[in-house]
Amino acid sequence: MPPQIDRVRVVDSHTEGEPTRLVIAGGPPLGNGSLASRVERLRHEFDWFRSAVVNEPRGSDAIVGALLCEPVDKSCAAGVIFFNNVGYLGMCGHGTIGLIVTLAYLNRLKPGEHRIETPVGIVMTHFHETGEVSVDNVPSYRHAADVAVDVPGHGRVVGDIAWGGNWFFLVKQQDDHAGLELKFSNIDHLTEFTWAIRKALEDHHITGAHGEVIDHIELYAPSELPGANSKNFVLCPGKSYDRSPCGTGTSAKMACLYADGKLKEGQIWRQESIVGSTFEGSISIRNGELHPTIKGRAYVNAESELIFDRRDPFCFGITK
Ligand code: PYC
Repeated sequence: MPPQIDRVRVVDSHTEGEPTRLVIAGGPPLGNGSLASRVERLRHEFDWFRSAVVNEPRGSDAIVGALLCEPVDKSCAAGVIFFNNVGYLGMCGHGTIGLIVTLAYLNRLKPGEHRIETPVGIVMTHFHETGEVSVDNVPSYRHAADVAVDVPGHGRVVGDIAWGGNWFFLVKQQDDHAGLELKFSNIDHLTEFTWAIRKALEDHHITGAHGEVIDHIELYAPSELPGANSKNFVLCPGKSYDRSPCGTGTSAKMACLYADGKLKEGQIWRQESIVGSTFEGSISIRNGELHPTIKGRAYVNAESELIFDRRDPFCFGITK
């Protein structure tokens, strides 16, 4: 039986169009262990809480939840666990930008550098005087290049597998994305195409470096936006698409560009999303690892209290 949690305080924001719901009070007791152990506790003992916060009728498939946690490493400003409509995320670039802007809105931090603890490591952030946030993401890399998969209804699709804090399959542009232009009016078709790729990868046991499910699929094409290098469409694990250019996806993309000799250290990469928003990215190589930085903006757009009424048949969210 779920412990009695009746009210949960949240602050909502969006980062370049992609929503984040930060839980600031009322979350379940997860202890003081590492963030990696706390996310496992959340997954196994309190998954209903994840669903109640982000799923309908309180949320939507697009919302990424973020549970504010006490960090183990006291040099960190905060700890955070990210989750969505179907599970948990290792890291989340847009969510980290939303977290920083929300903590500033709550007067919990000022412009400057702030370390944030996540289940996949500590990320450094910079909250600029301009209101923009830069996130130094976890080390990223391309795991495999030119991997071919047969996708029912679409034929052979070729892409790279890369880690950017989550696992991505980045479809090679020459496949023309099944003739689909990367534009907003094609969202439904792009979603079906990328979902078919995701299923095909699973069916063919094509995984991340240690057997992980590749749960993000990324398409990209040239951008028509002045100054932007590329436009993308990113399918998230629960079949919603990223409204932002996807921080971890842009990190994975830059790791592939670097591996192909197409991006140098310090060079700016401007990534447009499917809704026309942008992130500015760059990479640096330290101790033989590729460290991506992503810069973008977030805006707080709601502050509220979620009410968990046990008489409500959908108190814990509508799940598929
Ligand atoms: O910005 O890293 C990101 C992200 C992952 C899933 C949705 N957004």
